[in-house]
Amino acid sequence: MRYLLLLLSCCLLYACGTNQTQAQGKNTTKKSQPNIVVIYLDDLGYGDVGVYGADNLPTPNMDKLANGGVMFTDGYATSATCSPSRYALLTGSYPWRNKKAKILPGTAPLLIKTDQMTLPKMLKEKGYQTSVIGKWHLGLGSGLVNWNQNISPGPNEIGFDYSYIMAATQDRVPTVYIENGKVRNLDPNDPIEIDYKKNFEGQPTGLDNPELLKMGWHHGHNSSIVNGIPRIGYMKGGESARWVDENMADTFLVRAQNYIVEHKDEPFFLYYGMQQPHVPRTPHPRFVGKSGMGPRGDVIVEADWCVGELYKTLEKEGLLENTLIILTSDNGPVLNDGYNDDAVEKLGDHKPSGNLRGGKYSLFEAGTRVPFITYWKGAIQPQKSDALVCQVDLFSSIAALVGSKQRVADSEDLSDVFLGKSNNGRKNLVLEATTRTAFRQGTWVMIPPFRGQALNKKVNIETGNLTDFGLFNLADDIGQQNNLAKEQPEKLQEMIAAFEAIRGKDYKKNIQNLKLK
Ligand code: NG6
Ligand code: CA
Repeated sequence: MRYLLLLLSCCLLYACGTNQTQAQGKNTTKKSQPNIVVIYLDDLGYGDVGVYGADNLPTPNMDKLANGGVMFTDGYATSATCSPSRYALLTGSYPWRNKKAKILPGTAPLLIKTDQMTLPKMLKEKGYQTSVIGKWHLGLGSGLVNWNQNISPGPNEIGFDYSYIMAATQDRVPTVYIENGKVRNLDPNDPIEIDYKKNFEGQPTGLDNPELLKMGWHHGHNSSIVNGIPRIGYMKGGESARWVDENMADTFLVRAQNYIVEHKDEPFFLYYGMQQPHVPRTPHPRFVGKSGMGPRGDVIVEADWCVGELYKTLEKEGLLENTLIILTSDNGPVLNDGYNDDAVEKLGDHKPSGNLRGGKYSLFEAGTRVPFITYWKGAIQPQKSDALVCQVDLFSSIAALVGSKQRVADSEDLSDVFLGKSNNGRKNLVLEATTRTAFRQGTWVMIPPFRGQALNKKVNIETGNLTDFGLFNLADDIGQQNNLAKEQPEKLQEMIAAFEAIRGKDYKKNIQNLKLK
């Protein structure tokens, strides 16, 4: 009888074991090839996430990732604006090496060369399925794009097997989704025309037709009107293809979820480019009023919900233990970025930049230091890390992780740091804001004295343009209040020399007319 019981329990154990493996799919057998999910928010500030100090803004799902993974306190985007940061994330190269890597209009040609090595290309070499869903903003085509034909080259030509994107930003035309090079729901009898310089005859604009607007513009953003929202650039036609702004979060989320379900049996890379909290901030009605901070807070709550839903999909498909999730933002925060949307008026005590100085477009810390979280259930021990890491490092780190030999010079293999096994981050980093560059080494930051206004009055953010060199020690001055350049001339010279060794000297073109040694 005892033997019979033993035999029975053995059978049961065996059956459970096989069931489990089956339920988890083939994917779990490839531990060396985890799925990679990059959740990339747009303009989410260092202080915009609960665990990073946003006490009044509920972000339980991002907090859950941070509390269950590595929460980096010293993590950076390369740049204080979108296109350059995205360029660096996907290529592993500093964007200032490419003169064209600036904020791009919706008509810009593809910024990444089709023969350039990219993160998705490298992963494809290792057998991954690759996808981009969400914001692109890296240019499309090679000249004047005809939006009514196959749009190429684009994401599919630089390594993505599947793409479902908005071309540029939510505030720029064309306001349509593009799936694998084709505008979705386009009626060939109503072709799309786009122009960034002049309007099409008879088309209303934000400037001339304020009566048609449901959201007012503050600066820029007064060209074509789509869904009552004035945009940057002029657009005609493509009525049936135009997106509904309030549905954008759901649209990208559902695509991303479907993609995961469809590819659960093979290693996949999902680059999920969320549009929040970039302008225009258009929460779905479900989220309106949820933050008490107006649309900017509401879309952060919405974005957080999306993160939670995506997580649930990975969980339901049994993929959490075989998926590295990386959540971060392309640049720092801005309140008034060109629309009258109460971001300033309803802010209350919330600090989008946390204790950092500056914000989007700024060379000060809040321009580039962003929330940065890695999460891999069972593989990463929960912890806070103060290692210096940057999105440019994801290329070589992920390559190392999946066993690829591809490396790009600017991109350091910090795979152990991203997995929480080491605290040995970068030694230094070149920071960029609207084509100006500064330098971080150890706990020090050196900012050359660039020409231009100290305050960007439109967005009310300090630019980081100083009248003389800036030298700050973040170890005891995270808010960059004490310029030590005069007090510590040797440290300053050491920083300038180390900076020039990487950056070269052409940054000097735009600096104040100082007598440099
Ligand atoms: C600026 C826009 C701003 C935003 C930014 C790009 C104006 C006045 N301002 O030129 O609203 O669209 O470009 O943001 O047009 S980013 O996050 O994509 O870099
Ligand atoms: Ca951005």
